[in-house]
Amino acid sequence: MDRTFLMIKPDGVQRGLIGELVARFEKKGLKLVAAKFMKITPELAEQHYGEHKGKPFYEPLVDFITSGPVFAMVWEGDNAIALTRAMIGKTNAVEAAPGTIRSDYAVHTNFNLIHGSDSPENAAREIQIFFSEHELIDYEHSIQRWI
Ligand code: RTP
Ligand code: MG
Repeated sequence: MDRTFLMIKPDGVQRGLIGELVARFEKKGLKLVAAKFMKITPELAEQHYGEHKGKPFYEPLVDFITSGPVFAMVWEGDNAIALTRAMIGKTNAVEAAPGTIRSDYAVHTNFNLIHGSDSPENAAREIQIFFSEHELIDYEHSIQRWI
């Protein structure tokens, strides 16, 4: 069972897409473990996107991700990391497969609506920097019996 960190970025919040995007993961059959509506500080942005420091898109990325509130979440399920990356689609909306979030809703690489962890190591790291242990809710999720 994987846990992954997903985050609706400031463009998704501004465009009123929180509900629509959350619905996709609910309908897929994944289990919501934690959620938080929050603003990202420059320090947190650096922790989260530190691997991209020095790249040409890093400064605009930090400016963007700190520009307004985000909706941060943890989701759980079999292959949750790979499944949610597939549902989100490629970074560049032009290359994202039809039916993926970035294909259906995004136009530009810099405004691509949602983040998803790309590996078990990054998922664990990101969950830990955004959530404390007591915010990760342990409960019975009956749909998982049928999926
Ligand atoms: P994310 O981390 O936000 O889920 O996106 P990702 O895995 O699909 O892409 P990643 O390589 O981790 O890049 C993080 C964000 O930086 C911007 N970016 N711009 N201009 C470029 O070549 C470029 N490459 C990346 C994107 O906004 C991307 O989501
Ligand atoms: Mg990434």
